[in-house]
Amino acid sequence: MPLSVHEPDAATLARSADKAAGELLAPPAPVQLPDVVPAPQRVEPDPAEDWLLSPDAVIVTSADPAALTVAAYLAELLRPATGYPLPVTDTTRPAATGGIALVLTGDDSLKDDASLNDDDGLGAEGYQLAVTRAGVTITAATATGLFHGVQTLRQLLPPTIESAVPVTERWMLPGGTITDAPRFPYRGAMLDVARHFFPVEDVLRVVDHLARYKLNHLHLHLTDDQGWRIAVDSWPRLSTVGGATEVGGGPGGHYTKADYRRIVSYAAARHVTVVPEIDLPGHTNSALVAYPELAPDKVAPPPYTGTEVGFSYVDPADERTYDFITDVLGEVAALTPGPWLHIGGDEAFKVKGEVYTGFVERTQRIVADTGKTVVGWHQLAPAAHVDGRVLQWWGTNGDDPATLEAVRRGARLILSPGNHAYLDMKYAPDTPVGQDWAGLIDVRRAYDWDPGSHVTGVADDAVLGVEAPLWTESVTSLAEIEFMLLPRLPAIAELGWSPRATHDWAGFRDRLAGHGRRWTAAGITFHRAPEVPWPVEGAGSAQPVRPQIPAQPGPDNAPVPSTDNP
Ligand code: TNX
Repeated sequence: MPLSVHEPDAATLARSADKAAGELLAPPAPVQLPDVVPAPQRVEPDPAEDWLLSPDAVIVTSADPAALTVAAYLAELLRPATGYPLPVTDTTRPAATGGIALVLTGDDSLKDDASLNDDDGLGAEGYQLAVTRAGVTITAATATGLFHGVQTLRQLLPPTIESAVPVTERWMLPGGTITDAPRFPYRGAMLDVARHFFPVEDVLRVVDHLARYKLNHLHLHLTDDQGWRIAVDSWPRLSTVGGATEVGGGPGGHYTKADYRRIVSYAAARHVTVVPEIDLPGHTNSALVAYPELAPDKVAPPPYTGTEVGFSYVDPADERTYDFITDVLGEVAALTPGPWLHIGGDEAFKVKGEVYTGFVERTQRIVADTGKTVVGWHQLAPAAHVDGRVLQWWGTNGDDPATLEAVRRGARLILSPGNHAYLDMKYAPDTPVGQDWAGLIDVRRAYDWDPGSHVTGVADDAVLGVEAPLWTESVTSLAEIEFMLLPRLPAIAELGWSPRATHDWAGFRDRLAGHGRRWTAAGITFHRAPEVPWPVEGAGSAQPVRPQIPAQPGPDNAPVPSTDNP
């Protein structure tokens, strides 16, 4: 699809951030303890206990290497804007030291899956954050819990904390206690790096956006008709030939194994698990271009740079196809420390009925042999169950008997309803990027649904979590990725994390509004959605306003998905 969108380049983004840091000197309304996104489980404000982060503050933590890593991450978050040294010390002392203490309770019994929603404890990802006049203490059973607590702490500081350069500010934190743990264990976003290829640096930045909102899975859609993006040693032409194309005829690209490892370890340091997807048996034109022996007619198709779906497939009747799948999934599994391997399975329109289910069942067994747990789009539903199987539901109508039946046979669901969670859908008819086949998705639509009751008959306990996919047929740059993710990603994050009892559009909209200044200060592009009451810039007030998307003329007079800076 031809798009005429002006993209802010890196220099523009950097200038915006500097400009923003200066403009934001006018203090916004102070952050309140309940302002956090996603909404915490329990918030007990105590205004008598507000605490000022001072230049001589220290970060103290136990000597546990994982806790020390979180402490170092926190220091790196806070140093640029504050200009404070914030030394990290490895002695756990009470926050009376005048600083921030990260306390790992190290209760191993809380680390297994069974305790994820344990009411008595903080669980594998929970934390408690206490702000008193003596300082801040974050307590958790795991380093992951501490990390989520750090993201909460970050949001309790003034928005200028996101500035890359020192800012004159009173670094005040609101007093009180937050006790928090997620509703669902799987909270993710998907980036389609196949339709358009994005360099490693862009992916790392997306990981940072996930981490801010306590999302813990990055699903990479690594292969599709338009490009194969991961190096496979045993089938080298997949990436060198199959990776050399993308939608619209651009050069494409692929990740070397070192690139992929870099993404995985950057994500791991942010407590994000990478979920690789190799889409099979359809969406495979790029593989067939590289290896015609996999094609049903053994003839190489032309490379594909359009946006249609459903025409390609690897030959399910040829043993060579299963050698290919075994080799590819084996190499990808070996590169991936996380437990999941996603095999796609969607829109294989030319592989039908028993041939399709037979193919899926065999591929599921190949995944099991790698030691990973299989994930696939919900089209996998009719195939036999295998241990742990997870279906990613992307329908637009929650009455889905085939998926319900698969759940009865033991499958769990990741919910990505196309008409609520598909972040490649336009916000509004005039959104310059995106599609609309599943409807328009404004922020309210992204927020107003319940993963625990969305698919008829499927209750909370069969729901592993939620994921927001970003398909990139029309998305061509980091700025466009951010424009589509923000502000909808925090809405999906809140559905995955927060107790249902906190669900409230008016409250969410108000809490979300404060994040615009944070994104601006960090140089992050976002859509200034009109239904969110972004604060009046410079006035330091939370007065609701209803701004429009700025339609600054680009070089070709196209609307600009700008950084929406004031
Ligand atoms: C459907 S969702 C697809 C993708 C497209 C997307 C565009 C799914 C499993 N398949 O191939 O990119 O729609 O919104």
